[in-house]
Amino acid sequence: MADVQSLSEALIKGDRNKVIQLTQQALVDGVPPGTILNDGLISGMNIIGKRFKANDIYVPEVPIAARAMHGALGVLKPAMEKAGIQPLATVVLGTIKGDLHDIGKNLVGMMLTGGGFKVVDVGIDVSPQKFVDACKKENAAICAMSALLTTTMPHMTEVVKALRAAGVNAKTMIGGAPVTQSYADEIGADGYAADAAGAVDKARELINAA
Ligand code: B1M
Repeated sequence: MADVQSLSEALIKGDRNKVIQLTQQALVDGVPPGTILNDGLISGMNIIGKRFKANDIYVPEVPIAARAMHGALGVLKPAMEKAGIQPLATVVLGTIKGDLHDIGKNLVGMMLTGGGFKVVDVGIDVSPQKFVDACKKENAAICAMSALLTTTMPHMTEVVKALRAAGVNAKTMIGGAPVTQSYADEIGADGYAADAAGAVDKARELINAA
């Protein structure tokens, strides 16, 4: 009999095979897909997020846990669809125009997925128009932008303005090494997070699911 606590522990260890096997076993045992997702997988990723934030674990360990989570989601997806379980909300995520850095952005995407969001990753060097188009197409609740260069940060302002001008109601969230809360306030972004785990907390706050 698979229990969700062991699933969580295997996820934290990044043991992909065990995570997949325990997810399959939990389904066979009749554990509801929502319980497997929330109490097994998302709670495990939350712990990864907390440890990452506290510098107890480092950059390589997050993708390892995320890979295990993706494996389990592949198994769980049909059961979740059957049970009518929806993601918390859709986040369009990209690195801002002129900026090619994507390591931090990818970590943010992994943690958001692990936190129950549907993430539409629009890549790097993303123009304001591309953010607007993706948010419209995906009916995104949040438009999330990453910048690693002081020279590319100003393009975040353009996205905030372009979304408003296009009448898109998605909340805006920004982050990246040179970005600060005061910069978010200055450009009228709805949220800022300093790291990937903080991005999940902020995204939940923005959709009032904290
Ligand atoms: Co670049 N680079 N780089 N670089 N690079 C920096 C950022 C730099 C600080 C290095 C330095 O000079 N000390 C400097 C920027 C200076 C500045 O503007 N203040 C710099 C520069 C100048 C450049 C070039 C201009 C160099 C050149 O060609 N002359 C050039 C620019 C290219 C371009 O983008 N147009 C360039 C190129 C590159 C590489 C391609 C070689 C490579 C990127 C590879 C890739 O990403 N695929 C690279 C790298 C690796 C770095 C450093 C070394 C590492 C960045 C990184 O991945 N950190 C970086 C120096 C440094 O940071 N020590 C540097 C690890 C990552 C996990 O952290 O991205 O901060 P980070 O993400 C964190 C948080 O910031 C936050 O969460 C993440 C996880 O906790 N976060 C968010 C990020 N996005 C978020 C979004 C959110 C919320 C939180 O909400 C939406």
